[in-house]
Amino acid sequence: MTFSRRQILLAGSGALAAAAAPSAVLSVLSPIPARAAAPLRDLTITRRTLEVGGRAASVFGIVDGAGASGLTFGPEDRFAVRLTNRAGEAASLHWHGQIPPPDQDGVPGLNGVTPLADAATAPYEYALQPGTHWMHSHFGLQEQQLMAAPLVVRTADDLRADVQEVTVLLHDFTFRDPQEILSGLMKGMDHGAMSHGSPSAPSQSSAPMAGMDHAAMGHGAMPGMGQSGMSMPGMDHGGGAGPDLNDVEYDAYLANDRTLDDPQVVTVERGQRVRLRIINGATSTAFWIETGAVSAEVVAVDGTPVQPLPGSRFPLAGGQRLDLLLTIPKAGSGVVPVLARREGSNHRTGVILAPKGAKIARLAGQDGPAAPPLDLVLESRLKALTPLPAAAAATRLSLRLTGSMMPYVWSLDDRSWGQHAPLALKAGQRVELTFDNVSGMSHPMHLHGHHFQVIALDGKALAGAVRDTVLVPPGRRVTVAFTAGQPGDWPLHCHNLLHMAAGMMTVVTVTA
Ligand SMILES: [Cu+2]
Repeated sequence: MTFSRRQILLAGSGALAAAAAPSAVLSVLSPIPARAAAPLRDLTITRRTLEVGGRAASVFGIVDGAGASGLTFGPEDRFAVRLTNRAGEAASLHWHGQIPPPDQDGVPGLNGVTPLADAATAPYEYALQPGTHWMHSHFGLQEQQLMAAPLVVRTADDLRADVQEVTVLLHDFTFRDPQEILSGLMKGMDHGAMSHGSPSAPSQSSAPMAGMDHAAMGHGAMPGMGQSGMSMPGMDHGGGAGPDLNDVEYDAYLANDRTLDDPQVVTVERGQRVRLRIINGATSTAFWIETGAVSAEVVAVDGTPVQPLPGSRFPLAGGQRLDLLLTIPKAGSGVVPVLARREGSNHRTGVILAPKGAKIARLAGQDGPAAPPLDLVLESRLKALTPLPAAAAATRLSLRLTGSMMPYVWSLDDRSWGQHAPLALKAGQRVELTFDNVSGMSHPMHLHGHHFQVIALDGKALAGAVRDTVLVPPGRRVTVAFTAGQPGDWPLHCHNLLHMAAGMMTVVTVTA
């Protein structure tokens, strides 16, 4: 049995520390650097009941000491947090977009991190990265059940600005057990194997395959699957041929826990400037963010400022964040729906900005034709406000994004997690890393512990956005540059939870 350093610290001289082998505890405890004491803010992982479409669901939540979702910090703050787990099971949180010491990164099995036991408490402390970030479970499939919340760090400029801030956390919601969804997708693998002639495999041709949509069938990779007699609940017939877009058909798409049947209405004033901090906390859904008739400008992506670009429709892949500035119109109703439209489907969710007393028309949760797949048009136009310092790359690496729906296996350079080849770097080493997507699906690639700059799309150079998660559509190559940071094992993975669970992860191992 092992304990993380923080758990041991918290246990102090209590039973937990006493139960562990004293020598091991001492050897773990000894290298702790002295840290300036900052007042700890409370954060609690909870179990709660959420009503979705009139039906109750048991989901997780992450709330601060006042019961609000997530944490908001000011410019002078450090991340000084006392996390208590009331999930009813072990859990582990990752601070997405932050750069903590590796042992606080929240990925069990790496950097000495172990899950936080139910009812246990652990302290965290590190310097904050400003901007719109978030926190989510990096343990099992808990993220699918809303173990996710905003982590916003406001700058001095933010505090000075006469701007109303609205934070929106998007999610793809299912009443089903996420494990069942994953095994449903995996069963497709069994089925695929059978169709290649495995004599002993039982017939599954009438078995419901929870969570699979049309995309799984459209590629001729499943010769054993007929077009008739199949029972596939949750199939989405709204899409068409083309790349695989969505693995799973969800029951609802949420914006701050609500659907468009009963959306959050944020009171604003006519003429008021609004900063939207939009977080795609969905586990396997990419959205187009739409501000309709009102033009907005993107001012930051993944919490990092970009040169402002106007528009009314912006792509937001899983794990990414988008900061938009807009002005509530003085004329007319002043009502501004901010919608998130799922790619490859006509489902949508969102929040409504509205002046007091304004009449708000009901918006349907499904509307119009299917939204197109996310692309790199905006990415090609984004420019970091503060680019990475100019430096020659000491190393150029490339990673093919590999895998398939049938069988449901996802990998990097054809290696799934467990067979992965770590990318070995020295701290301070400048690296250029090219993601080459040779698979049939888009993958939002996330690197822990670092921010990288997008420096080329399909080999065409640009001084793009600084991010921590970049979308790589099928057939595309995206090159990012970064400087290897703190020594540790930093996960590099697809932010589609199911792809990650099916193997699409490796580590960047930084040594001193
Ligand atoms: Cu993926």
